[in-house]
Parts: sequence; structure tokens; C-alpha cells
Amino acid sequence: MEEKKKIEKEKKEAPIRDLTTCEATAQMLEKARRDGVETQFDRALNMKACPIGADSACCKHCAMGPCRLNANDPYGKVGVCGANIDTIQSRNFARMVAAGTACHNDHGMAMLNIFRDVVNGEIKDYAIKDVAKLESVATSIGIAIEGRTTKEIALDLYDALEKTYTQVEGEIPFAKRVPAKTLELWRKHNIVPRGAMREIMEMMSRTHMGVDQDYNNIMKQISRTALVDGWGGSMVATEIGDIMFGTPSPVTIEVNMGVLKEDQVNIIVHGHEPNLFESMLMSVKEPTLVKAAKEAGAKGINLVGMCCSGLEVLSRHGVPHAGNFSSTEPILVTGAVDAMAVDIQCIQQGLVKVAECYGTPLFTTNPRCKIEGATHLELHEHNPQECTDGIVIKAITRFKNRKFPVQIPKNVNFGVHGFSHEYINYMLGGSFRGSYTPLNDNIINGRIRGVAGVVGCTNPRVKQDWVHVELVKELIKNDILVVQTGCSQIALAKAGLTTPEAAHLAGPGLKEVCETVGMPPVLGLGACVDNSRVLIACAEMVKTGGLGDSIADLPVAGCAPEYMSEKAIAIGQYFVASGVYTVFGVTFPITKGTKFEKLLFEGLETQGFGKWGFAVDPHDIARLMIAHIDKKRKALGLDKGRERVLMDMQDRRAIDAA
Ligand code: NFS
Ligand code: SF4
Repeated sequence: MEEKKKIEKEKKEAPIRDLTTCEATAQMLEKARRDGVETQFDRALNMKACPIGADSACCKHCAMGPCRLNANDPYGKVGVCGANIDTIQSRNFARMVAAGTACHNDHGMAMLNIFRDVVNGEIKDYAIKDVAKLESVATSIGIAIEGRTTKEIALDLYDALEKTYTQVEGEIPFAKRVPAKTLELWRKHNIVPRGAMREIMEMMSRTHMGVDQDYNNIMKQISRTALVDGWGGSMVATEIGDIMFGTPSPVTIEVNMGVLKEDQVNIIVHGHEPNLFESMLMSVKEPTLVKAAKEAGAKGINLVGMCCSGLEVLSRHGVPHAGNFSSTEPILVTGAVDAMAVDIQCIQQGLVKVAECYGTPLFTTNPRCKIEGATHLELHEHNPQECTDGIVIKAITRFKNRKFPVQIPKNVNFGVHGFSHEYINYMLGGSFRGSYTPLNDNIINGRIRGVAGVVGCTNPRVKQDWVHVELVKELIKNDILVVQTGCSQIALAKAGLTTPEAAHLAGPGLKEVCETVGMPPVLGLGACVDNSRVLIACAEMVKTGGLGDSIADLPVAGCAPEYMSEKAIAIGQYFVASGVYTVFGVTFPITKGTKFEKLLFEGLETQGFGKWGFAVDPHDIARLMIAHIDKKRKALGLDKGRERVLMDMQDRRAIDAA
């Protein structure tokens, strides 16, 4: 008993600076402890991760089990049905990919439904904002645009993209954007996705007890399912979002908890579908509501974002962003949040209790995501402001009756965000000759060693933001250009690395490129579904030439160093299947020393795909990624050029002069 108490005490007193490097979050965690409020950080300390689950060595797919195998002797035992460790863990992995893919596709399909009703005139609150983008997306999948009205093109685009979800046979529409050699490999392995519903259904069916029990065969369906995320649902979500709400271009914007304003009505939108946020943007400008806020004694209404929908409007409209996933509970501890509106994904149930402690009304708005104890105020696309106006009114009331002392961390960081792949094209090539040629050239001549995508969640099992920031610093120091999405992008923004001035932290080659173009060494592309922008950028690099024939040839690598969600696993797998080496941190759901592990970490690459990597320490991760980029440079015959850049500046000037 004494021992138990001692452990409890130690746990509660884990130094806050060990939990996060986000200064604002740390301050709020300290306050939360004083206030006796619990967050994910406390729960993580008190919940030891199940070691059998962590190794993916258990199965509960039927009632003859659940069965658990011994990760220290993985082939020493099988399940009651005879399933071995490779079957069990590949099925577990498959279901994570299916769930993550389902989330992105569910989101993408919801966006596409809105698009359909906007085009046929049933939804009047949203519109087609970016006709140029509509035309370029249509053209990319073979829809004629010459001499046709916007509505005609849009209707055709809707019909085509619906297939991403519903098609029974054939290849998804955006397969047309995949570099020929990459697509050829997919066809050879019969993994070009048909439609998301079909792939996810087949994945769930094949992982039922007594169906697919060959991990190699399961792996194929894992890849096909993941690919209908990256080149399917996620890509549709991004493209339709751009068409309706505008394609991002760089904006300078504030992030961190200091964007909350003590003398204003603070409203946070947290979640993933941009339509809630777009409607909220209209509501906070509604003259009657602004007036009501002023009458309540506020200077105005302050709307800020968190997590991925926050990133979408940060990129598209320059709306301030208050923090990433692990900060969603701590920000309520400020006492300054007058309402939080959430839709779907990464909404922790723990928010309810924290919101309650500080009298913050918490609203769920989507029929697919209600939370016990939160107020449900549903957003109907045909009249979205009914919901968002209602939330603003409740927020004003809460402001007027604020009972809790307000303590807002002062931290605010400025940075540049909103680098769509279209803008990268323009930025490097100029408006007349927009192209990826300058990027490829700088990779070929070695100023830029390669490109890394650093993305994904934060996870209280590791120190918040630390792995992201240390990893990215190490990469840019080594002349690797970093592109970012999701919660990772906010970690780097808070660390001040999304500014052009951060170029001084880059190696000499990357620094020179950044200074010439005036860009940061770290480019924020948006939300997690916007990882599809990274895929398109990779396809463009292949198309531009000089860096091989397939995505697998490119000197690029990806990483989600603090991931936690099944969506992240799906993203990792679609990058791997597309040809990218992808390293994950925190933990990897696999039993070491098994055939399935070997397939993920080596075999897939031998087959011509990318492969998985794993390391926890940011410097170890950086080493793995850099070694891979150098391996690809060598295969392309680019190692010589780069050595010269590093060893002899004079030499390089001579090359440039030539
Ligand atoms: Ni991505 Fe966005 Fe963040 Fe992770 Fe969650 S918010 S979809 S899953 S935690 S990066
Ligand atoms: Fe056990 Fe096989 Fe049932 Fe899984 S499917 S719980 S391994 S008996």
C-alpha cells in the first residue's frame, strides 16, 4: 500500500518540463495541477501501455480467444485457430490502416457531398471560390474544360471523383496523377485501388477470423487500402477544399496560446472538416453578433483554430492557430476559452471534464461525433450558420459571466504558412515559368540534399514537440528541405522555424536557396489530409526529370516522430506504397524478429516500394533519413556533385559560372 502511494506520488510529480517543450502548454499544465485538473499527460503517466498490445502480439478477432502470443518467443505459440504471429500482427496492422483510411475517406466524401450540393445550387452558404483550381484538377483527370461553363466542369468533376469512394471495378481517378513507373509497379502487384468503400470492406473481411492468413497477401490489401487514402479520399478532401474555399498561398500568421485575448470572446474550433470553420468565420463577422459581444463588454470576437481544421483555415485565410493535439486540454485551463466547437477526429473525450472545470461550453457539431457530456448542436450544410451563430451566442453569454480567473500564456510566434504545391511551383519558378525545375536543379547540384516530410501528431508518451523540433533542426542543418503538415507543423511554428529568418539554421546549400527565394527552410502545407500535396509534389518532381523515373527513386524521406493515430499509420503506409522511406517514432506496433517485421522494414523496398523505419530519438531518426537520402542520391549518380559542394566552395562557383 505504502509502495503504491509512493508510486502515485512520483507519477503526479513528474516534472512538467519532461512532458512538453511547449512553454505555453507547460504553464497550463502547472496551473492544471494547482487546480486539480487532469489531462492526457497525467493519464499517460498513470496508464502503462499494455506490453502485449504494444508488440501487436494479441488477437481478439473471435471468441475462441482473445489469444496472446509471447513476443519474446514469437513462433513458440499460435492462437486457438492456429493463427501465427505474422497473421495476427498483419491483421492488426491492416485494421489500423483500414480505420485511418476510413477516417480520411469519410471526411473527403463529406466534402464531396457538399461540393455536389453547392454545384447544383442546394447549398448557398459555400461556393466555388477557385475556378482555376477546379479547371486544373479537372484537366489532371482528363475532363475537358475548353468552352465549357464552370458548372458543367464541376458536375463532371463530381461524377468522376465520386468513383474514389463508390467504384466497384477499375482504378480510382487520381491514379492518373501517379508517375508511370510507380503505377506500373502497383499494377504488377495488383494494388491499384478501385474505390474506398470496396477496399476498406475487403480489408475488414479479409482480416476476419479464418479468412486471409498469409501475411504477404494481407500486405497487398494493406497497401491498396492505404493508397485509396493518399491518392483517394485525402486527395479529394484537399482538392475540393481548395476549389470551394481557396488554394492556400503563403501568409504570415500568429500561432500559440497567446493568440487568445483576455478582453475578447474567445472561440476555438478544433477538428478536421473545414466547413464548420468556414461557417464560423461568417458567424463571427455577423454584425448583430459583433454588437452583442460589444454589449457584453468584449472588444470583439476572437476566433482561433486548433489541430487540423485550424491548419486548413490558417493556410487558406490566415486565422491564428492556438496549438496542436496535446494542447487541446491545456488551453481550456486558461479559463479564457468562451466556447470550443469540435467536429470529428482527434477530439479527446477528456475535453468534456476539463471544459466543465472551467465553465467552457463544449459543442459537438457533427452527427458522426457526439460526446457524452458535451452539448450537441448539429451543423446542417444547408443552413450552417444556424449552428455556428448558436455557438457564438453561447460564447458571448459565457464571456459575460466569466467566473474563472483568466491566465493566458503570453507566447505568440509569427511564421509563414500556406505552401500549396501550386505555390511551390510558382515560388521557385516565377509566375511566367512556374515549375519544379529549380527545385530539381538544386537537388541535382547538391545545394538541397533532399526533401523530407515531417508530419503527424503529438503523443504524451514522448515530450511534446521536442522530437519534431530536434529532428527538423537536424535535417535542415544537413541541407534537407522540410515540408510539413498536421500537428508537427504547429510544433515547428511554435519553435520559430517557419520564418525565412530560420534559414540561418540551415546548412550552407539550403540556406543559399532559402535566401535567394525568400522562403523558410520549413514549408507548412496544411492539415493531415494535405499530405496529398506532398504526393503531388513528389509526382511533379518525377515528371520534371533528372531524379529518376518513379517516386521510389527520389532522394526524399518521411517521418511522423510523435504519431499516435491510426490515420497516421494509414498515411505512413501510403507513403511507403508510393515509394517513400517512412520513419515512425514513439513505438511501432510490431513484434521484433518476425517475418512481417522484415517485410515492412526491408521486403517492401526489395519489391520496389518504399519501406518503414523506426527510431525514437530525433537524432537517430535524422541519421536514418539522411542515410536513405544519400543512398538515393548515390543511385542517381548525384553523390559526386554533392561532395564537391561540401568540400570545395570554389569548385561550386566554377560549376555555377559554367
Ligand atoms: Ni493528423 Fe489532425 Fe494532429 Fe495527428 Fe490528429 S489533429 S489528422 S491525426 S493529432 S496530426
Ligand atoms: Fe485467437 Fe484465432 Fe480467434 Fe484470433 S482468430 S482470437 S488468434 S482463435
